[in-house]
Amino acid sequence: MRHLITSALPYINGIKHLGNLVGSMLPADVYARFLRQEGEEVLYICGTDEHGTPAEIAALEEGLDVAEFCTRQYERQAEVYRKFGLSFDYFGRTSSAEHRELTQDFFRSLDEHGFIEEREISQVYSVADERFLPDRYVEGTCPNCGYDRARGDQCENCTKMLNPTDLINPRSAVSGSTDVEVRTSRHLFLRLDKLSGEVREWVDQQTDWPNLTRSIANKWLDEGLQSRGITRDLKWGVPVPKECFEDKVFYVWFDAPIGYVSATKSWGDKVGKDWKSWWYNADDVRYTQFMAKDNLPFHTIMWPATILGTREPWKMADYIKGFNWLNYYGGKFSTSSKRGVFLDQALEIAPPDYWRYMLMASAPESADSAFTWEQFQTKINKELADNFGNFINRILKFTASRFGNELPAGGEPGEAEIELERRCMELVEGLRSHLQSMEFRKATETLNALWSAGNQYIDVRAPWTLFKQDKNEAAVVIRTCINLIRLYAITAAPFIPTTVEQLFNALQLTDDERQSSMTAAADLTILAAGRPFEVPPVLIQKIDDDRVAELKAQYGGD
Ligand code: B3M
Ligand code: ZN
Repeated sequence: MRHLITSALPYINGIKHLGNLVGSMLPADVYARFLRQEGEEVLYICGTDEHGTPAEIAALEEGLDVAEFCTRQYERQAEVYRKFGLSFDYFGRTSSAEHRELTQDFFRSLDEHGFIEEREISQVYSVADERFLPDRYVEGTCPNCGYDRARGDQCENCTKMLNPTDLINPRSAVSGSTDVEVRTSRHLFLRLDKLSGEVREWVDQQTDWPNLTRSIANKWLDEGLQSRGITRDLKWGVPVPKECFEDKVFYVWFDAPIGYVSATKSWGDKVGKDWKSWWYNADDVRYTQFMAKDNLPFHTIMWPATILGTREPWKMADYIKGFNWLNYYGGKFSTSSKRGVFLDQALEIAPPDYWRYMLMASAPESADSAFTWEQFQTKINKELADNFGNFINRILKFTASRFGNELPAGGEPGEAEIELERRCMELVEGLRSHLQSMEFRKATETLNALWSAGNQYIDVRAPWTLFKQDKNEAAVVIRTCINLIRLYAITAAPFIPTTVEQLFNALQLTDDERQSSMTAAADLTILAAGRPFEVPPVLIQKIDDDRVAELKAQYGGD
């Protein structure tokens, strides 16, 4: 099997926050890195989702042409993800020519097979803005509670669901103009009602899906699927290739998932590889998707329905890993209200690996979880700095000062070493199994157990004391510890790749030794006496209480 991995395509309208990273791209990256390390063939695809009204509005606010705005934002996002070490094989864009063509092809197939219908709908039109307004861009007074900034889809004061035409004194949220009117326009709808049986059949076949994914899919199916509008009266988007609809574009959620396919095509065209075999008649591909729970309905229902309706053998997901919310002190991270920590800010606060580790260790897998600065501090100081970094720095420094910069010779592994290796083997198999089943919290707990095993071993075998009594015994302990450090590096590589790279360099490992599988690295006698090494600088810096107080004051907390 080859592995195709995608993470939800981040929307273009700004730098994402930690909540976005932990719920899609980061776990997908850890999984992709793990599988590559296991020797699997992996293609990890992501990209920006660039169409829709929010992009147009954001561009307007910055006084930029929307295409220009998207290019700038794409570059900003791509740069931040690169800094976080996200190992995409390709990071594409839904504004690409490949994407436009594929979206139009998907539509034509759906139309040919009778899954598209025309309907007339009424919508609010802003004369001043010269555009139709999506529901949430119409504002006015709530007929229920009198709140004067209710949105056309919902009043955020009393939570009542609204239609834009319910609002008293409606106005455009884009310009504030009250010169708005209801106009009718013809649109195209995808017949989800006709596809519902087939979607259910497909969902029922996915017996190994996690509960969160399955329950959301079933909830939608049980409520009954209705035709869904897939066109919009906008200029920015994929033009609709059908007579009388040429001035409309597809709804952003219709074209966005096709972005997985089109980005793969862009990749194939760029590197000269066969992209289509990953997507079309791809029975030898295992396809895993990563996303936060709000995206699950689109990936378990709408996107599969789109594929099924083409009557073409496009690849459908084998496994969908959904995440709950990571909250910021109880409330939501929010891009629009700038609440929480954004990825560019995060990089100024701490190195990417600190975030990668901390976020995976608190991944909202079985329930929502909360981000707090105290927890950030604890995870970094107690686990990454004390348990992991300190062990490594201490051992390598001690060895260099007592034996020089080579693994010392002498002695034979005894019972304690054999027992340590047995424990490592067991933990490594546990770690692999958690990673295979994409349980990231359990995986980081197992890493910690592995680090603790090393610390317990040197508490008992205390090489600093042994050195004074029996140099050969001390040498065995040191060789075992340095092999253990290599195992730490190999097993932590999917999580903290930059730090691991530093360690690989310090241990002067060959390419083959760096690419070792986790299982093979659990042999604690591979690096033999005479191997050279260097002492790396302190790997993990602690975060002190003053800094935590400062961060809380700066970013808000409590
Ligand atoms: N762009 C995620 C979001 O902005 C959305 C995902 C598309 S995946 C095809 O919520
Ligand atoms: Zn209200």
